[in-house]
Amino acid sequence: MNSVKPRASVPEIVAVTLLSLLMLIAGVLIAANYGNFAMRGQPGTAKMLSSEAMPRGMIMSADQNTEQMKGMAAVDPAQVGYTASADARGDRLLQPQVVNGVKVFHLTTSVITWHILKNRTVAAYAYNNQVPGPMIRIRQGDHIKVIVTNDLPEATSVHWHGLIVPNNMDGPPPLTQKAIAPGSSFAYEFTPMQAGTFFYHSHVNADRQEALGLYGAFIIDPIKKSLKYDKEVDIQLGEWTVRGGRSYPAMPMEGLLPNFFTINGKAYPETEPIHLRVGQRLLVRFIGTSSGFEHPMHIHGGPFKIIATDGNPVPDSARLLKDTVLVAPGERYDVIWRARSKGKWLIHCHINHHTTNDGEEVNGAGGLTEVIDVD
Ligand SMILES: [Cu+2]
Repeated sequence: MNSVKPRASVPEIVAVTLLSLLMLIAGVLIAANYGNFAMRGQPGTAKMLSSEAMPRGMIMSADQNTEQMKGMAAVDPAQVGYTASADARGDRLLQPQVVNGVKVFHLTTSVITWHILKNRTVAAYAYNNQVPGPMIRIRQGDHIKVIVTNDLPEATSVHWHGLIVPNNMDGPPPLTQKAIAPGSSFAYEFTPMQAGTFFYHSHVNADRQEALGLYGAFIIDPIKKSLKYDKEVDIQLGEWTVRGGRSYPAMPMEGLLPNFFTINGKAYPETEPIHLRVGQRLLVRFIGTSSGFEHPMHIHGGPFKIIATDGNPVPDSARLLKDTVLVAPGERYDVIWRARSKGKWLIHCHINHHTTNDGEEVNGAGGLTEVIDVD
């Protein structure tokens, strides 16, 4: 029988043990000092990094920190404070109070549950519990004040897109104002002398906040109205990224590409049909409220005339006749379309995936589709 006898001596065993311990300590120290621990120690970090909070398929680099991750994370369902009814609509006209000749408007930001379809909700960032936010409509030269109260879990601000305003009313913090902290308010006050189609939107983490719904139409009626039309609509474009029941801000990047698309906060077939009679003229105000995607907007039933771009009238001689206009983020196009004959005519985006709901057509279309019903 062979007896098993250790070949190492006691001092040798002690030396190897000490060396192993030293290497272990060195490993921990090197990792602690030179490794990427940028995601440490911030509130909500554990939740932020849970599998549902970050989108699947997103490519993350080793040096991304918590703030960057937060910007792209799903809306935390615990932050939702209001659920809009399935038939609630956004873009409702906001009534001002008139105080000493000043039109005073109130906007409040918060996290809500919003129906983009009857059977599909999103967690949205909203002004006055609606997506898009309410329409602010004034007359050229009106002196206005907009009091913005922030009930979001993060800071925000409002930018008046395209409007000529004093610099300290323009909205991009920290350059022109302090961001509006959660629970506080800021009053914007100015006198727009322009007229036309404009919009307002968040200017803090706009890639997150505007994508999640913080935008609304701002229409200024001219003092002298020369344009003739029978009906008008505005079309505010938006995208949603909904995965596993969570809502992420839609962005043109891996894992955050949208799967739902909305006109005025609703996907077809929930978009609002437009009713016209033959011969009537429709003014369509296309508004590029999208934060990251362009949409070639097309109208069936014959060309339309572009009469204003970005709130500026197009001179008669330059009024292009087109049937498709590419609406990029930030852009506005006012077009006049004439109802030439009876029937159901579509307004839709011509990136065909944008006319589906999660890849599916419902009742002939989806997403960025709206029906003009002419009789
Ligand atoms: Cu599109």
